[in-house]
Amino acid sequence: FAIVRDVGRALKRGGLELYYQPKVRLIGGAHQGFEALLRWVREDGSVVSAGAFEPALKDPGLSAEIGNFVIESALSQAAGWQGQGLDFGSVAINLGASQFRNRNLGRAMLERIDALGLPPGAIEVEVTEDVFLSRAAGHALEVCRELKYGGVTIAFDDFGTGFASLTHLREFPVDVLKIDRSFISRLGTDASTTSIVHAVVDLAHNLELGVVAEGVETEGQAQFLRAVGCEWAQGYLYARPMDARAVQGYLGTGA
Ligand code: G
Ligand code: G
Ligand code: MN
Ligand code: NA
Repeated sequence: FAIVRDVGRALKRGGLELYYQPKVRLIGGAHQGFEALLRWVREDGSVVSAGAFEPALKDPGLSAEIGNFVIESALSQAAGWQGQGLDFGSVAINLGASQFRNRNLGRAMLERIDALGLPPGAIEVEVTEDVFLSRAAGHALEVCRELKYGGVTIAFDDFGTGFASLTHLREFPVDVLKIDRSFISRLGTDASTTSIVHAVVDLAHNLELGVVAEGVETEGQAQFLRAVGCEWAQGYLYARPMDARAVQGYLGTGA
């Protein structure tokens, strides 16, 4: 893919950058933390979303390097905010399946968190079900257990879109479920989606897990989520992903 080559070049030239999207409490709107989302900022200033360069994120020759860049950027940014006295809450890092080929990933992250003087509880990782279908599935379980034991929060991303979510919930050391935005966008438009979302919130609570609704765009969706007891939300209704500079303003203005 040409996109793999272009993103590889961007990485070397400093053209990859993390944006941060807030997560908030559905009741009251208090800030909880940010999800780090990778962006390719092209030379003309246009910003390309990670979804548009997925082949690069999955490329065997590039995924490890991009993954390490994301981890280092997110952790050092969090340490920077902490140093400035900004109450950023938490920072969530997306980990792709191929990153788990490195079975030392958990230990390396914990060492870096410690070296930067960050409380491990301020860091989350988000994993999707791909990890269970990959050859690195065994390592993923090991790495996530190690991270969780070290105090890092583990979130199960895009929950509901995979085909074996429930099996994995039983053995995976998960703390939080993130309900995929495809469910949230259909809330109120069909009865089955509405009951699925309600059931996932109940499931999370019965398992003593936190639950985040992704892609909340309307007050109607937020109202429904509050009514079924969902605690946290992320989406354009609250804030779009923003660059690190904008985060300072966001937190500084009493978010
Ligand atoms: O923010 P955006 O719409 O570009 O995200 C598209 C997809 O890419 C989402 O599934 C998101 O989880 C994923 N993604 C965003 N940033 C990263 C990242 O740093 N690493 C990995 N592995 N995936 C990411
Ligand atoms: O799979 P994951 O949850 O990591 O993906 C997050 C993606 O969803 C990012 O690309 C982010 O930019 C996008 N996103 C975040 N909030 C909204 C929203 O309210 N609506 C839509 N359509 N996309 C959103
Ligand atoms: Mn995510
Ligand atoms: Na995702």
